[in-house]
Amino acid sequence: MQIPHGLGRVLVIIPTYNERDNLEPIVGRVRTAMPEVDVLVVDDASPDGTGEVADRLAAADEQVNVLHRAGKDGLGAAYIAGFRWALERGYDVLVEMDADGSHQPEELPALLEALTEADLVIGARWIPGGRIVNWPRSREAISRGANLYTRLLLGTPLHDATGGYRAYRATALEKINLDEVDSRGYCFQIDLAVRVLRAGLRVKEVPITFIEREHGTSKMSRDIMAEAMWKITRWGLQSRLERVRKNP
Ligand SMILES: Nc1nc2c(ncn2[C@@H]2O[C@H](COP(=O)(O)OP(=O)(O)O)[C@@H](O)[C@H]2O)c(=O)[nH]1
Ligand SMILES: [Mg+2]
Repeated sequence: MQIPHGLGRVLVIIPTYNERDNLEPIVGRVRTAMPEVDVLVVDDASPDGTGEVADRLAAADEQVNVLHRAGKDGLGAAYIAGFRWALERGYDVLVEMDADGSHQPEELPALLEALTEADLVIGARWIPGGRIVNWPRSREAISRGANLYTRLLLGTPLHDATGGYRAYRATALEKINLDEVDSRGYCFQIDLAVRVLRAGLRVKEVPITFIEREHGTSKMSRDIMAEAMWKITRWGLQSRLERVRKNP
């Protein structure tokens, strides 16, 4: 499948921490699904040797690149480093994709098609047509709850603000100030979606099929959830306060 006309150069950014068995299949699927698209793996010095797998893939394919970072520093920090790498090199579209097979590279054309009329496209689970496969009830409840809480507190129209399969136009990321973003875990996704909305840009959700990983383990943790709860609450209260100050 070709990149939709007018979008320009596309880079898929794949953050990895201990994804040794997942990386080669996912990179291969991206390259097959959309051969024109380049790949950047952002590895945080995974102890299981994922970084070496990435180096091997990059050596064999000039469209595959690797950014090695010193140590585990969270998903948000890894993506921001990847975004900077891409913006410096003139990419027009930056895609976020997990390494673990949860996000289907074969659905990338649908995300990019939607981006022709948006600045950010989120692959959404919790809209009609969206599906999840093999997710425990507990994870579904957490994700649905986090999204409901986000809608209520932040007043966003999004159904999957935590979704991590997305495509940004470079111009959208240039418009928001990445230096200000300090969210580390999943609330990084909410943080960026809200910034794009507040900048007056267009955000679209398209349905995806999310498939839980078969290899390796999730990096979801109590700390990551706590950060998200605390930040959403703080942002919600702050924006309410600002509104009260403007219209007492
Ligand atoms: N570079 C980097 N990647 C990370 C970090 N934490 C998670 N990831 C990657 O982010 C993606 C999503 O993480 P995952 O553990 O699958 O989260 P889950 O799908 O919500 O359970 C995977 O590709 C992980 O390897 C991190 O601290 N640094
Ligand atoms: Mg996962």
